[in-house]
Amino acid sequence: MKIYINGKFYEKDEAKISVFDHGLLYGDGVFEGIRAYDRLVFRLEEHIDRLYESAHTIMMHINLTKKQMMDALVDTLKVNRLDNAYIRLIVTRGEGDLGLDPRKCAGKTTVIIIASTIVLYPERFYKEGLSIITVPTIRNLSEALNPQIKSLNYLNNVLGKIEAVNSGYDEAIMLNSQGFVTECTGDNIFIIKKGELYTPPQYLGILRGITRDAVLDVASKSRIPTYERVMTRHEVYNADECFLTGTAAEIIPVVKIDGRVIGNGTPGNMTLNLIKKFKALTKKEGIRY
Ligand code: PXG
Repeated sequence: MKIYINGKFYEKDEAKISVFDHGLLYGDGVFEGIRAYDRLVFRLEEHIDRLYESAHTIMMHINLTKKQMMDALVDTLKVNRLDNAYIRLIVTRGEGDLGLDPRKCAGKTTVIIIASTIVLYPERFYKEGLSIITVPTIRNLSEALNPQIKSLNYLNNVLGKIEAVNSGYDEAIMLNSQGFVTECTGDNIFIIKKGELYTPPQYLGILRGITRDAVLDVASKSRIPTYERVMTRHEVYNADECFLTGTAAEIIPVVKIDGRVIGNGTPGNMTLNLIKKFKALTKKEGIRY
């Protein structure tokens, strides 16, 4: 495996950055998880736009243009001879001193690209559906640390994941401070009720997932009415179908939440149909290499 760091490729064991990097010291940086399918990087421009928007908000200037960043990512895929891949793109504030002050890292962002493969859940979960819970840790307040910033500071999500795993589950719903459903620790959530598709709106404090956008596109093209709507656990428990979306997980059906069976307890037909249509989209959309 060859890993890109600031314009050079390193073997896995040699791929190292400074212990003074503010990405490590403070989670001061941003990242993206991206997938390539048969030499097509799915919605690459959207991922790059989101990365640069996250960087803009935290006032971190990335020394590469978007085009240079996309070229570096494609080079990493080619060097590793990967036709299908999960790519982790990381940009940190770079090396500074032990103080918070980002001026100490001026102009030295660290860019890391790791191209690998990832299987998040066993195949049977996609066939049988996932059982999830709601965890006590609430999603970051947007006013404190906006979930739209895909930052290296992911402890909020890690805490949610720990609570899920401690209770014997792989993924969990996180509520906001008002008790509304936001998203899962690393995935967006959708429900289907009476043939209509619902997902929580961005303003509730979620990451606007690229897979979420793709599913909304696919659903509206299939003439499924789609709504971004505030929901409580009650609406979710009483959905006909439920599924999660994310670059790593793709689309995964959910059949049980907090012990409540969703629909008939098996992945729903509309969910399975959306999975099929999403797969077709991944063969069409993106940057070819
Ligand atoms: N919400 C959150 C909080 C995420 O971190 C998504 C939604 C889905 O977004 P995309 O754009 O990928 O459709 C994410 C992204 C993991 C893992 O190990 C998951 C993400 C990032 C890094 C690791 O589950 N999810």
